Amino acid sequence: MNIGIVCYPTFGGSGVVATELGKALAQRGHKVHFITYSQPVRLDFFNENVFYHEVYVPTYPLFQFPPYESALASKMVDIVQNEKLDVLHVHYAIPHASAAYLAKQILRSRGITVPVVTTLHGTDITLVGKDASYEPVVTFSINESDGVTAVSADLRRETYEYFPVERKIEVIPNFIDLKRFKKQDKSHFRAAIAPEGEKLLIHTSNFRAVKRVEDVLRIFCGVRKVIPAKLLLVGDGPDRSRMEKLARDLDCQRDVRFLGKLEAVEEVLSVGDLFLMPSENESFGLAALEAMACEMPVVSTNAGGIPELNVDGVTGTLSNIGDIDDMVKNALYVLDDANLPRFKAAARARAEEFAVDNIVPLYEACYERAAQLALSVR
Ligand code: GMT
Repeated sequence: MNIGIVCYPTFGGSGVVATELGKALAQRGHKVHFITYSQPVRLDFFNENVFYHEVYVPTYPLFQFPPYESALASKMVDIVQNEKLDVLHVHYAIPHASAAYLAKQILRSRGITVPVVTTLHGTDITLVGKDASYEPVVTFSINESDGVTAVSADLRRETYEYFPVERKIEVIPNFIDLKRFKKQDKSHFRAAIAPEGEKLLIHTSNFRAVKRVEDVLRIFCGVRKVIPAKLLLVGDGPDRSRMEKLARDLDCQRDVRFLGKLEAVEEVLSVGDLFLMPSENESFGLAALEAMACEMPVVSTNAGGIPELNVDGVTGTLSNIGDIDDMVKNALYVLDDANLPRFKAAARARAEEFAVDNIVPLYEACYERAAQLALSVR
């Protein structure tokens, strides 16, 4: 197929999933056209089946807010028409699904039918979409899509609960490239970070409030009071400076390293013993899946779709949001040498269920169904 993928090109989970999906589809012989405002961060290789089209948004003194959605819809029309796309797959409802609807109507006026598949990733529903400023557009563009997928059953439930959505929503979970995300021998790195054999805890995120990085630090301090431990924090975002100050206030800064944004996150995950995800909300928890693939058990909250990935007592543990004491207790239990090996093995085995080759065919089938639906209502 000739597939158009529209996503946010930044470090966010939806952009990562969209880019990895495009790569996998290209490897399976499809032609994949990325339509974004800058090169997706993980699109850093050459493949004869991958094409990148930049959305340029011209500015004008009159525009206090440059009309990105119009520029995006116009670019979609251009690429669908000239590259003869069979399907447009948009990731994140706002503004990608609504721009796709506009593009589809323009193309229809030119006698061209293109099916639109929308994938809901999380905050487009749970935070942004529920806002009254956006709700009518989100609801409309979901209902007008030819195929709708959500990354967990919980996100699908939330969508039906908060939006008058009539479309059938299919659950297609996040997936993982197990050749890239696997435990690598990085013993020299581990020896440098934890020279006394300390246990190594890791958190990766975009440091937004929903991730509750403050809880990460408090859990770590609780653990470190009982056993020698170090904490690595990967990523960057609005809460980073406040967290650096909190680490100093909690007097644990010597055992905490802020590593910033890293491309090769799997190298860091390879040296960890335990991954912390105390999120307020998480539609799936791709960061936890990446950690599990590198044999890290996960101490997390039971928010959103996390329990669909992290199996309580098997691949890690689940606690209520904000229950620091419970997460400290759980972390110490998982890190106990009598338990850690079985948790590590179970984490990797669970991650293998989400292998790219198990999940990508579900998207291919979804494209076929959406194409049939679009043709039947033409
Ligand atoms: O919050 C983020 O990490 C970014 C956000 C996004 O939309 O880019 O991630 C969401 O999508 C990921 C990929 O489907 C999911 O794995 C994350 O759980 C989800 N984040 C939230 O729901 C907060």
